Amino acid sequence: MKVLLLLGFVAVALAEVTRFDGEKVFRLRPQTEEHVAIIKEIAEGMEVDFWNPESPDLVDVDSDVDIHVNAAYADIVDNLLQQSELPHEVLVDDLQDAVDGQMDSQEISPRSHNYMKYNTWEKIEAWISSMASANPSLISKQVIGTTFEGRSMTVLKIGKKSSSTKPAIFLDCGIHAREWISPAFCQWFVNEAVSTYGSDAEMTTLLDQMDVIVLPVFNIDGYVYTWTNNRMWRKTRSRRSGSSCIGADPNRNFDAGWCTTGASSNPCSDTYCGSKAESEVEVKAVADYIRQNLSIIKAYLTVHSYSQLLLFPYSYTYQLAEHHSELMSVAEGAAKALRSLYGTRYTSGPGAATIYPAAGGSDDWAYDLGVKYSYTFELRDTGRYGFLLPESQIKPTCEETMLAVKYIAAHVLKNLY
Ligand code: 0X9
Ligand code: ZN
Ligand code: ZN
Repeated sequence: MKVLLLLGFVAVALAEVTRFDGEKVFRLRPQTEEHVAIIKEIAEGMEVDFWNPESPDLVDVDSDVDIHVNAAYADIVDNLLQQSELPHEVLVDDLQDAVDGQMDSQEISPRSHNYMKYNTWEKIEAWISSMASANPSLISKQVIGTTFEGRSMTVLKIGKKSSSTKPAIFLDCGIHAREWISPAFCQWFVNEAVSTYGSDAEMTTLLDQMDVIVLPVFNIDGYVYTWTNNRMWRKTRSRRSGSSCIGADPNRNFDAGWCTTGASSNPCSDTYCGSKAESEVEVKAVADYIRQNLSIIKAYLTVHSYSQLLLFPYSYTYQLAEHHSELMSVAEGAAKALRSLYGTRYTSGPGAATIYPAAGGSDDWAYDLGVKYSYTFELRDTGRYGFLLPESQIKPTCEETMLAVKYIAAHVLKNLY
């Protein structure tokens, strides 16, 4: 036992953690097709990590592009941009400083789970168990699958126990590994639900009449990897024969226009769609669970970051969804509720037109399966910190997002189908 512990410790100590000293994040504002071509050339000529959009194929005139550039290339890229008169600014001057800066909360007891901090998977896993056992009348847990690296995927079903079947909302966080504010929100949601049930009228009605099924971290292997090796990892950690590149983008791996647009068939790309739809075991597990519980699931909410958007289908096509106007008005109501707390502005709309066309996403898949209220949240911020949102913003971000989720839930409850 001792030897094992020691070996484990050595393994952790030896794991190389990628540092980002001197690396920069640029925001580019391409105005012409020429600018777009220059960005694509940069992407081909050197290693550039696309933050938003996630791949050079998705770059378009008149929409912002955030790219993360190695220290060695930073000056070259900056010069290129200046020469080609491509409007740009430096969003992050030293990425390592930003990585170090995210843990800015003044919380005590750093060893235990904390809602105002980013928690490791180890802590989240223990928290899942203790939340369920501490709230037996309100929470039940169920393992829905196993990740590529063998970790259990557990959902928490929250709601007052009832003898009749209740409608449910499925809520997942952490599809993309580096979007740390997302799992923080799912943890916040579960805690808010159990601690305001019985005192907050809206939450009480909601949990009396519906269940919320929460998957706190969808892409657990990727999340672990962002803590141990590379903070900027996005994909799963699956390996396949024939390529040394690891992982697929779980939000390009659902069976919704799979790999037809805004996704890559190159296993090394950050938006790799996988070898086939549902090739990723985590995606298969969630899809199977939703298919098996389709008769009760009335809404599907998935939480990402960043850019402050509330998106709904479709993203695999520009065609409007059958329920477009209702989805739009609910999104606008939710965004208004969110904004009422701290003034944070969200943009609502269908994915393809609002950010970019991208097939294989969970929202489109759930919608086409018959889950009418299907939404993707892109939480704070708009790029100042991007994926490295400081811990001091966890509380306000989660508080305001709660208002939007409760708004959607109330609408679903009033409009059961
Ligand atoms: O590209 C994505 O998967 C999401 N943005 S993120 O920056 N978090 O990666 C947006 C998903 C919108 N929905 C679909 N593309 N289906
Ligand atoms: Zn410059
Ligand atoms: Zn995402």
